[in-house]
Order: sequence, then C-alpha cells, then structure tokens
Amino acid sequence: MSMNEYAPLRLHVPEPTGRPGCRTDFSYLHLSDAGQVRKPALDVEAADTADLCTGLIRVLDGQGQALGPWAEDIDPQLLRQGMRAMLKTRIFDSRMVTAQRQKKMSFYMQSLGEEAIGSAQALALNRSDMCFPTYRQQSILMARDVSLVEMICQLLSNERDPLKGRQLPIMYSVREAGFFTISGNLATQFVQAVGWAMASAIKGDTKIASAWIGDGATAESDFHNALTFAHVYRAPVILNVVNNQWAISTFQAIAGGEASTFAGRGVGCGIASLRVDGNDFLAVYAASRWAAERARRGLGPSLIEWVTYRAGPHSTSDDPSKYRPADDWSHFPLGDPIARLKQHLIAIGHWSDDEHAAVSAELEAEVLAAQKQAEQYGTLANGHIPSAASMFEDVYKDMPDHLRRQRQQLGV
Ligand SMILES: Cc1ncc(C[n+]2csc(CCOP(=O)(O)OP(=O)(O)O)c2C)c(N)n1
Ligand SMILES: [Mg+2]
Repeated sequence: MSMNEYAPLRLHVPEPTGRPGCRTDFSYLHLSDAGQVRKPALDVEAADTADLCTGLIRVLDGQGQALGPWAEDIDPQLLRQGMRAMLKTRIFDSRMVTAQRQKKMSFYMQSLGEEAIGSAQALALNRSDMCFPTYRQQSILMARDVSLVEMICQLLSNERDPLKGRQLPIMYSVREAGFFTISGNLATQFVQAVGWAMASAIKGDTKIASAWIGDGATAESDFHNALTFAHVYRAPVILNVVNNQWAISTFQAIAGGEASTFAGRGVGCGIASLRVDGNDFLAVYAASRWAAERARRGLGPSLIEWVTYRAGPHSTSDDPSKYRPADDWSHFPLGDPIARLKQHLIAIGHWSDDEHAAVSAELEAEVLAAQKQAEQYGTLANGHIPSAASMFEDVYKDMPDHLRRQRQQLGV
C-alpha cells in the first residue's frame, strides 16, 4: 500500500456525553444490579479479578434491600454511626462553604455526594491503621469523631490552627486518628502510603495503610510507581481510587476511564482489584473489609475503584455550570449515599424520618457551636493568625544560624 492511501492520522480526545444544556448519558458507567457481582476468596489471584473490574459491586437495591454475596451481617449500630458521620460531613461542608463566602477562610473543598466512601472505610479499619487521604475524605475525620473546633481552626488559619497556617485550609493532619498529613501535590500520598505499609511489614507490625487518589490524579506517574512497589513487595495497603467523574473541569475519560476502568489498572499491575458503587454504604464497608483482611493476612494490596459523583464544585474557586449540566447529579444513576442508607435503615427498622430530622438538627447545632468557638480564636477577616515567629519552629531540631539571623531580621 502506498503511503497516500492512508487517511491522515488523528488523535482521539475523549469528551463527556453531557455539557451545559445537553443532558449526560450515564450509560457509559456500565452498571450492574445489586447483588449481581460475585465475591472472590481472600487469596484470589489478581488476574482472576478482571471481571470484578468491569462489573460494579453493589449491595443496596432501589428499595433499600441488601442483596447478594457482599451483603454482610452488619450491626445496625455501625450503620447508624455511618449515617451520623455522613450527615455530619454534609452539614459541616455546607456551613464551611458559607463561611468561605463570608471571607472567614480563604478556600474550602466539599465532598458532597461522596460521604459514604471515607465514612464506611474509616469504620472498616482500625484507628491505628494509617489513611493517606486526599482533600475530599473529611468523612474519615467525622467517622472518627475528631474535634470540630480543631478542624475549623485549621480552616480559619487562626491562632489555634494546629498546623500553624502552614497548610492550605482542608489539608488536615491528625495522626492520632490515623489521618496522615494531606499533600496538596496530587498522587504523592499514594507512594507515601505504600512506603508506610512496607515499613509496617518490615517492622513486623500488624497495621495496614489506606491510600487515596482521585480519577484525575491517577494520570500522575506516582500512581504507577506506587502500584509497582505495592505489587512487588505485597505491601499491606488498600489502594483507593475515587472516580467521581471529574478532575476540576476535566472528565474522567481524559485520565483513562473511557475504554477501560481505573480498577483494571490494578489487574494489569498484578493487584487484585474491585470496582464498587461508592454511593452504597454497605458495599463500601464490605469491600473495604475484604481488602483490609487481605492486607492484614499478608495477602498483599488490593485496588478499589469507587464509582461516585462529585456533586458540588471542585472547590470554592470553581463554577461547574461552565462545563457540565447544572442538574447532572440529580440524574446520576447511583443516587445520594445518605438517602440510600436512610432508606435501608428505615427498611430494617433502625431509623425513621423523625430521627433523621432530629439527628440532623443536633448535628447542625454541634457544628454551629464548634464554629462559634473556633471563630473566637480568629478568622481570616480579623487577622488573628499564627505569629510570624512560628514559621521558624518545628522545622529543624536545632535552628541553623542562617534561620536565626532571618528571624532577627524579621524582628520577631
Ligand atoms: C501534581 C498536581 N497537579 C495538579 C494539581 C492541581 N489540581 C488540584 S486538584 C486537581 C484535580 C484532581 O482531580 P481528581 O484526582 O479526580 O480528584 P477530585 O478533585 O475529583 O477529588 C488538580 C488538577 C495539583 N494539586 N497537584
Ligand atoms: Mg475526580
């Protein structure tokens, strides 16, 4: 064939099916019915999980019934705890967005629609395990009842900010709650988590790690490096990929989610992998327990793609109506994680509409009281911030001379 018989080459640039004014066709998600996807043995070979990366593990059906092999006998008390953690996360997020709009803090990121993933996994792990979250897993902190006052002081970068204004708001660090310092440089926490898990195994400890990353950030090389190390050394780690369909204004297909799934990446790297309904609290809990048990028994890493939807803007600096239909979330076929767990808890007789309203009101009051207290220690608007002298502290054990001189020049 001579060269001029070929059509000119072209690149393929993935596009979302919906745009402002054009409704999304969510059939690209390839859903399975609740209870339809099998549960493999804990020591399953990575290659034998390939079908679990194209299907979608779901437990809750449309009526709130728990179905199939992943439906565990979960204590209703734990489900109620999960419900409180999700509600608290949502209420907290909503108040903090308002506080940002009131110029009390510089920036905020909410996790609207994704509350089940962090809440359920936090309850499936031990507090002494270490999570390496992104900025969208504040639900882990809520499930672990971390002080709201301290969290808000961090957001306000005020005098009581435990991180002394050195981290962007929402980049928490709570070691005693198994919550590693959040890194703003995406994907770095994935390699850190694998390294931490390897260290736990080297020390002969029983703790495991939980790594977190978004769909977009999987395109960073750190993601792939982490998978290689986790696979080679069978690191005791859960590799969580939160596919919320968007990376700011970039659709997940641009990061590689169009012709394959993010779960499938794990299988290609020799890691047992699952694709799970991230808005189904029961499925998240069961899959997290399965992966944690594998890690703890020395069976190695597991990768889990959580399919969910980023219902709000990326951050307070984003306007999603510019790049996706404004009512997209209301059409997302996996629904709202809080509404789905509520439906299930009511169906099994452990919740009611009245209790839902009462708990919501109680949590609203708790968040409001914490906010009032934290604001007494300063907000961005009134300038009560950590002293400039504090930036020289906690960096070196013994302060080097050049820093001592700089501090003197600053006159603090
Ligand atoms: C290494 C790096 N590149 C780019 C950014 C800027 N950035 C911050 S969040 C974000 C999108 C991440 O999307 P995704 O990984 O899907 O997570 P999501 O925000 O959806 O939870 C980008 C590009 C960054 N913080 N770090
Ligand atoms: Mg994303």
